[in-house]
Amino acid sequence: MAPEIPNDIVLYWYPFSPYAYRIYWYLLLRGIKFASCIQPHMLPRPDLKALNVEYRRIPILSIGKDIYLDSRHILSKLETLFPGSELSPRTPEHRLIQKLLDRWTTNGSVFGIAAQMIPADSPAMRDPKFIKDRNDGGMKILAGEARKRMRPEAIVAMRDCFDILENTILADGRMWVFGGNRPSLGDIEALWPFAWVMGMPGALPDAISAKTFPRVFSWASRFNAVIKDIKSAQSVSVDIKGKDVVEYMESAQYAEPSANVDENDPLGLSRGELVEVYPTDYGFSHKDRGKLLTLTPYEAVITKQLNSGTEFRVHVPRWGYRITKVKEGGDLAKI
Ligand SMILES: N[C@@H](CCC(=O)N[C@@H](CS)C(=O)NCC(=O)O)C(=O)O
Repeated sequence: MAPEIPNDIVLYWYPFSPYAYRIYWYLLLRGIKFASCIQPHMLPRPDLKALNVEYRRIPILSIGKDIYLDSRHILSKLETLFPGSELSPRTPEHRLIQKLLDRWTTNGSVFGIAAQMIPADSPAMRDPKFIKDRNDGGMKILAGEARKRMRPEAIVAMRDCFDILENTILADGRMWVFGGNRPSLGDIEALWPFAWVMGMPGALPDAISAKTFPRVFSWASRFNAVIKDIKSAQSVSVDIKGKDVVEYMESAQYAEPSANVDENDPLGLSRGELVEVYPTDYGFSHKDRGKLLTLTPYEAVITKQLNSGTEFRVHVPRWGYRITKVKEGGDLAKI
């Protein structure tokens, strides 16, 4: 029997991934049902291997035979492919704030600083396998005494991040980032790394508390209460096994038509050329190789094959990703 995949959406994630919450919350707030394919928090990830996806980061979202990498790209695709979003920014100012929050919390400082707040004596930081896994991907995790030594500086930086929210967008006592009476994409973009550290035992010192940042802490509790209510009112996802997704992919449809390769793109690539796509900040040795199908200012799409030969597409954003031409025969072309 074909597996049930609501809206043809599969979210590959694990519940400790703060980046995955950006997508999980979005789907919940919009009431878009999906199938959840839970992944281990370290490599190997056999479900992704079976899909022939090299990218090592979480979350990944598939809609039919289209696979979307990167939470930023996934959010923008969900906004387009599921129109009528009540979470979207409505004014140019809100659109700018959303974009800047996205850059600030992901690429910019907040996630990196939040990660430094993971206590040296937490299970993850005492697990050599976890540290090796992340360092293999290109991180430089400090553990033990070195981690303790850098903590005061990390606290100063984290306090600065809390201060920015407390004394700018939340300073007038509003309930939500874009005002109004319900959370929006602005709240998702702003909250996720803060919610992560707030929920992490022993991560925050007294200097960062409901006493020192009352508006940030009550905003986070309000948001959590909304999510809790949605979850208790309806079932939002079904669980699915990786092997069932591969089977479903064999006969699935594409979620969107393909666009062309922009002839004026600075990279000068052509449709059908063999390329590799990969993130530039971390996990860069995990490259997905395929034929270039689409290249716009916002995304690159390549075609790949399942082991059976069935074709599917992988979409990556332009921001933070590199697209490298591959010489016929397999070696990287010098560009
Ligand atoms: N730019 C990516 C970052 C994703 C990311 O770094 N995710 C973390 C999990 S929260 C990760 O992949 N960690 C390493 C791993 O699981 O291999 C995005 O926005 O989705």
